[in-house]
Amino acid sequence: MSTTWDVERAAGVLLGCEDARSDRPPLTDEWPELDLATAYRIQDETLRRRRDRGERLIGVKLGLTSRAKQKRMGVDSPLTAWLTDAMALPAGEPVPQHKLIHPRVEPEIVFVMKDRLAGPGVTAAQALAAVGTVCGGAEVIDSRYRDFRFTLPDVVADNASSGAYVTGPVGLDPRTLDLALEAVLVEVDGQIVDSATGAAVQGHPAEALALAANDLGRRGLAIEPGWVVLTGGMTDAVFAPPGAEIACHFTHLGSVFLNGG
Ligand code: OOG
Ligand code: MG
Repeated sequence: MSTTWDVERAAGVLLGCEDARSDRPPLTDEWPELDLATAYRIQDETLRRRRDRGERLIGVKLGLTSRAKQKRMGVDSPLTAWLTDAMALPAGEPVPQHKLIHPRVEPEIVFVMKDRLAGPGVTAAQALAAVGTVCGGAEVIDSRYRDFRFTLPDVVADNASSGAYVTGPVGLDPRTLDLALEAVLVEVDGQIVDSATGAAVQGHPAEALALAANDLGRRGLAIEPGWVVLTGGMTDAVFAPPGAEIACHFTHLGSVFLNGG
């Protein structure tokens, strides 16, 4: 006899894995009909439950916006997910290993919004005009799926592997630099392991921001003033085991350091 899946049950199972720090097979192994619209309903239900337990919605994250990420994860379509205040990691704090299953770190360009941005039909230029500041950042991703094995509906339901994120020390007006040319070097234990420029993210991180506004717009939602937007990993993510020293060095946006704890 197979147990039937629904939005409520899937949300409970995924948040249960997060709380217990245990991974599991992808939902679609048991629920192959899970479609994208239902996956976003599961994601929204996990947000509702996070808010019920006191977390505050503070922004949105994009996932799989670069070829490097799409290739590694075997999913070739970008997605959006939610950020709450519980995911914000103060600069200088180590990776919160006690809350995570198998954390990985990826460099991202981060926007803090000045104006509301509501799709559909938002262009990259309009998106950039709504940004207050741009920062460098590092996201700590932590899939609830074993070995990060998932399909697009699985990863959407799992809030795009959300874990934690840290923003760098420099906040600039995005009109003062060319974000397509903004480079990052990823260093692990003093060795450069990867590099990219902002162009890796949909050609320009503002394209990713527009994409998020348009995706949310189709669901009747908008990006609000003050929100943080993570535009997606510029490179493949690196493992962040205890003891690792990870640094993301940006051209103009400073360096973000993360200790593996
Ligand atoms: C999915 C999360 C993707 C990004 O920036 O691409 C993401 C994953 O790689 O587990 O946060
Ligand atoms: Mg990310």
